[in-house]
Amino acid sequence: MVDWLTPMGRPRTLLRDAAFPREVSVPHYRRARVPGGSFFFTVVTEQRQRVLTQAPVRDALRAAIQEVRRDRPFRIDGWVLLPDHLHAVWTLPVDDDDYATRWRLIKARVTRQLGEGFRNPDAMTARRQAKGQGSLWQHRYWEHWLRDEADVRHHLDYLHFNPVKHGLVERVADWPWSSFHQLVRAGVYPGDWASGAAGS
Ligand code: NI
Repeated sequence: MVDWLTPMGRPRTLLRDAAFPREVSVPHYRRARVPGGSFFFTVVTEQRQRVLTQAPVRDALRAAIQEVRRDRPFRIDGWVLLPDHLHAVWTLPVDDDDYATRWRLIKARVTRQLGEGFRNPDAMTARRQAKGQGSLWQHRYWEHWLRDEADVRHHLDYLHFNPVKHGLVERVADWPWSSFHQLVRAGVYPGDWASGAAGS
């Protein structure tokens, strides 16, 4: 099972991250109600190109996240990569709700690293060219503030079930590009979570 998210840090490693206050950094995603807090994101490829799970894109995405986190830390609570979109749950440091800059930098770095070889002429408008945007990402994305631990958990469940919801696999555990596997190892989910007809 390929686990491309591992280099980003397991949840329990991140719990010791000094950038986050103690109240946020406890197991099971109990969190303080602080500015910043936790957010659910959906980011989609331009024209729904089915490229995100390809190895070069995964590598570029992983590198971009690591670089951006160095200056602008955030905790990744959950992540799923699908061919044409991704869902993520992040927790930001106290007094920081600037996920917009983080996403802008991540998307730009991925575009830059992939370079010309990944430019889709059909999606490459003059406006995108002028702005140096490339043709990989849709400009807009969707974000949703998660008000409490139950809301975080609900969205993590939604996120991890997503490959089944989109008909890509029959069991959650069969989709490799997801934080599900780490969370099973951390004891957050049973390995057979939401598998079989009863789970859907
Ligand atoms: Ni989805």
